[in-house]
Amino acid sequence: MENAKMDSRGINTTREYKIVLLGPGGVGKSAMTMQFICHCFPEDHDPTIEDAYKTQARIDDEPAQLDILDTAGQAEFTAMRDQYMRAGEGFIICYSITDRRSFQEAAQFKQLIYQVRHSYDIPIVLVGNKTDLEGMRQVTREEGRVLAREFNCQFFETSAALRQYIDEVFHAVVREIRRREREALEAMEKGSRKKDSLWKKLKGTLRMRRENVT
Ligand SMILES: Nc1nc2c(ncn2[C@@H]2O[C@H](COP(=O)(O)OP(=O)(O)O)[C@@H](O)[C@H]2O)c(=O)[nH]1
Ligand SMILES: [Mg+2]
Repeated sequence: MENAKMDSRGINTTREYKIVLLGPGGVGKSAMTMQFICHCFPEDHDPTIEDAYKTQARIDDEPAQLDILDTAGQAEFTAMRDQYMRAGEGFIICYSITDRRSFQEAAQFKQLIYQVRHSYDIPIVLVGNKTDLEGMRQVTREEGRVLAREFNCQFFETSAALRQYIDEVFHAVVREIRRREREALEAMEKGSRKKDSLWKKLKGTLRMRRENVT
C-alpha cells in the first residue's frame, strides 16, 4: 500500500481503474494477469476460471489501483458479460500469435464492446501474446499493427512466459483511461469558460440597456 494516497480522514483515495481482459481461451489472459500481479507463471491455470484481482502500481509517478477482471469464455452474450462490458473502464483484447483463429476472434470482442457501449472511443489495448514461441507464429506483427490501427488503439506483442511487455500493456490501458479523463475535463472547463464569457456579455448588454433607460 506504499502508493496509496490518503485523504485527511485517512481514507484511501487512490484512483481505481477497472480493467477487463478479453479474448478466446488459451491465449494467455490468466498468465498475463498472474505475471503482472505476482511475477509468477502458472502452467495449468483452469481455463474456465473467471476471477478479479486487485493490485497497486505507480504509473507515470501517479499511484493507481488496478482492479483486473480476467475473463473466460467465448465472444457471446451472457448477463454477466454484459455487466462487465458496461462497468469496465479499459479493455485488453488478447490473441495468441501462434493461433490465427484467436486473432480473427479478437475482432469480435471489439464488436462486443461496441454493442454494449455504443461507442468506439473506449480505452482498448490489443495484445498478441506468446512471442517466445516464434517458430510457431501464425500471425505476423504487421497484421497485429493493422488490426490495432483499425481499432484505433495501442498494440503490443508480449510473452507472458518470459514476462515481456506485460507491465507495458497494463500501464498503457491506464494511460488511455487517464488521457480520456483529462480530455473530458479540459472540454468541460472550456465549456464553462465559454458560458462565463457569454454570461458577462449578457450582463454587459443588460447594463447598457439600463443606462439607456435612466
Ligand atoms: N509459451 C507460452 N505459453 C503461454 C504464454 N502465455 C500463456 N501460455 C500457456 O498457454 C496456456 C493458456 O494460458 P492461460 O493463461 O490459461 O490462457 P487464457 O485461457 O487466455 O487465460 C497455458 O498452458 C499457459 O501456460 C506465453 O506467453 N508463452
Ligand atoms: Mg484464463
